[in-house]
Amino acid sequence: MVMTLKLYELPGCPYCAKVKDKLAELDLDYDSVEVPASKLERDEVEEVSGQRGVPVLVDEENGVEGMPESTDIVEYLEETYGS
Ligand SMILES: N[C@@H](CCC(=O)N[C@@H](CS)C(=O)NCC(=O)O)C(=O)O
Repeated sequence: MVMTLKLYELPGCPYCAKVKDKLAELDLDYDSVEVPASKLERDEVEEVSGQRGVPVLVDEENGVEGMPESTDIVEYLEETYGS
């Protein structure tokens, strides 16, 4: 099964770390996209998720085009890929 998750993130972001911990726990591969530190330069994040905060998860195979909010993402990953 080809599955490509994408995570928009920022180094040092604790909310991103929370999501990355869950991805590691579930042994999921993903592409990481490092966003600019300035919110003003995060046009792509806004395009996919409707806001400029990170983390944002993309899971196209499951119709997730840009999910914001770390708590929602962790819950989604657990529900979708957890045992
Ligand atoms: N409630 C959000 C908070 C995320 C958050 O504050 N992320 C920071 C980076 S650590 C950020 O992108 N701030 C810019 C913004 O929220 O617009 C979550 O849990 O995902």
